[in-house]
Amino acid sequence: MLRALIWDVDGTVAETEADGHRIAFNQAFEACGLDWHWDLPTYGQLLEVTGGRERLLAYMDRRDDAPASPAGRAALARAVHLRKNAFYADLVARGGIPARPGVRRLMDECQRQEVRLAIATTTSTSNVEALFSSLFGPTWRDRFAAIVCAEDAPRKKPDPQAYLLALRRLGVTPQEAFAIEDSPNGLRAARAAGLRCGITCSRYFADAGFEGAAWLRPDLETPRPMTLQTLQALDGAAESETRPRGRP
Ligand code: XBP
Ligand code: MG
Repeated sequence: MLRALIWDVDGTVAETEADGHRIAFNQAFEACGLDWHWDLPTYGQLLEVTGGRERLLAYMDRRDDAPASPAGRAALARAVHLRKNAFYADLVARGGIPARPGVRRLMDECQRQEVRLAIATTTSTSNVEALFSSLFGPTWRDRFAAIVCAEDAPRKKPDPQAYLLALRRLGVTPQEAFAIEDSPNGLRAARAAGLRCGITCSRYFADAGFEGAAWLRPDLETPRPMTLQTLQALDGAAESETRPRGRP
């Protein structure tokens, strides 16, 4: 029996990467006096590394104008990341990023049917706070029985830490829950925690491999609304839906 639905945030609840985090990173580079810029394709490659600070550190490996010492790099990554999150919060507070199709409907259905909601994300708490306040209003936390962000689970996806902690806080087994993700790293994290996981393809991962996913679709409304009844009926079986071509 399905008792909980666990949501990834970036790319799954909303398309936050290209028009959210990426823009904010570029604003932070400028604010920190760095002549760095992440265009759309570059950011797509960098998304292989989950976690904004970890992404910055990985990028510094390819720059010869980055600080030479590990301590210098860590300090710069911390400073830029802090600025980035402030710019990101401003951007989403202005209503810049909507929820993806079907997210609100499926969350509402879960609440009506007493299936508990949880969040398992590698993004910072402040980013979830900013996005969810903008999408669901100031009482958004009341909707969720468990909220796991980067500070709670520092080992980033594909490590299963965030999902394992969400399951523990929910008090349910992996068989009683289901995860919704958008990325290969997210899928690996959910599967490593023993969860079934469906994929709503996001902009950057439309053509990625998703072996082991329970289903793969452009979003929660296409080709038809994903409902709790469908999720319950799956019960480990794969839904025969085809991969969307190109960008969803
Ligand atoms: C999301 C991320 C995040 C965001 C930025 O991965 O990798 O790092 O890009 O957030 P997932 P922070 O959707 O798989 O959880 O800058 O706060 O890390
Ligand atoms: Mg994601």
